Amino acid sequence: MSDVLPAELTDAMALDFASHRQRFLEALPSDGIAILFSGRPLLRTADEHYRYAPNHNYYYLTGLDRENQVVVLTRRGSERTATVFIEPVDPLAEAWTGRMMTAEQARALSNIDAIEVLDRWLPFVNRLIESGHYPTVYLDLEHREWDGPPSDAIRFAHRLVEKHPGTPVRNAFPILAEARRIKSAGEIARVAAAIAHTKAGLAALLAHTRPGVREFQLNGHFTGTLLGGGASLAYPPIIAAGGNAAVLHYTTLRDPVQAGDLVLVDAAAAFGYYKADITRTFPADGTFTEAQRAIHDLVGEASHEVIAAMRPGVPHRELQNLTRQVLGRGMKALGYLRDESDVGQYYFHGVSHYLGLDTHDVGEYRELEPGMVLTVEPGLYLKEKGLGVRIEDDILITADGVEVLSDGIPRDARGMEQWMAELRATQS
Ligand SMILES: [Mn+2]
Repeated sequence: MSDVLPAELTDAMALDFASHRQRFLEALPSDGIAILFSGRPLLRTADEHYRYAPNHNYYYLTGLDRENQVVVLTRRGSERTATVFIEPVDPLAEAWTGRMMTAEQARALSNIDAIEVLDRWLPFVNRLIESGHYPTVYLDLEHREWDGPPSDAIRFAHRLVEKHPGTPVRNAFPILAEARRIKSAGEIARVAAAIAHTKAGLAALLAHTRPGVREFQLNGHFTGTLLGGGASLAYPPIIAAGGNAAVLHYTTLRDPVQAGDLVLVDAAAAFGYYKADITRTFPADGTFTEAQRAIHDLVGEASHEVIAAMRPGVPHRELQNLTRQVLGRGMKALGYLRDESDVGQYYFHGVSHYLGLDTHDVGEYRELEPGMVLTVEPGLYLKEKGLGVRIEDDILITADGVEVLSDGIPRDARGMEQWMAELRATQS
């Protein structure tokens, strides 16, 4: 992987949204209408909203990333249509929040000809349903929290069953999730760009790692490098010194790094809405102690074994079994365990998940297939010793094996020490 940092999407990162729509509509179990919403930012406090993020399934189907849009897709026999509804350009709104998307821009980005004004979408859908040609309505009804605010799709589903009680409403989410499991070359290029930005952020962080620095200062170097390069954060960074690394989702980032600590950094960039997911663990003062190195080597061995086992046809669950075997055997050999099956004391999360538009990307876990992008992230957490080690890489499944997309980021103990020494030399 090259170290060139793209600030803009390149041609290699172009996505074929028409083929995404095609793939989705082909997979619908019956003729019908699919309606997806781009979403709106949630209220954060007072009159302030969270930063808007497009509904990822909407983005996957349209390439559009503005709030308050609707796409209506239809399938009837071999006939397919797509219509996007967007807010009309309002000069007053533009004075507050910037340029709005024009119909021409929406057309160019989505490759959809039919761009309409937002307030026409409900009458449009109404007419389609009343035509009787589209027996089923598909909505993205994914909803993870009992108490969370209902999405636009869920609110619309309620209105729809009131207005058209006989029309079956089905969930489009599993079909979208299935389509998103296999990545195109453009999607893989975006993940690779996110990894390149992550490497740059890690380099800045490592250059400033020394005893006494605080976790939030390291975050400043990491996040500043991402933002300064035109990327964004994939998820809230975990930057955990010493025993904080034993908390899997530690995001407090307040403590000073002490001499002798290991620092675990699980932090990554997003680029063009696609994410990296990378973890590295390294010593505060640049050199692993023998005990730390033994643990780090064992996690590295698990990573190596799992990656070596990955190829098309391998059931995903085997990766977790293999991780437990390698870590259990190793922890017994190091004297931490009497019985290797007790490895759950030190390793208690999954070793691998899909990666894409979402950090924990959607899709059912079955056998590995070419075009999947997955993480491999074994770890060991020794709370009583005040240390945690995780090594996380991003892997593309190819026709006959894998490509380690994050191979350009040093990962073993010696590699981390050398990289730190180089980076810190430039800082003194
Ligand atoms: Mn991960």
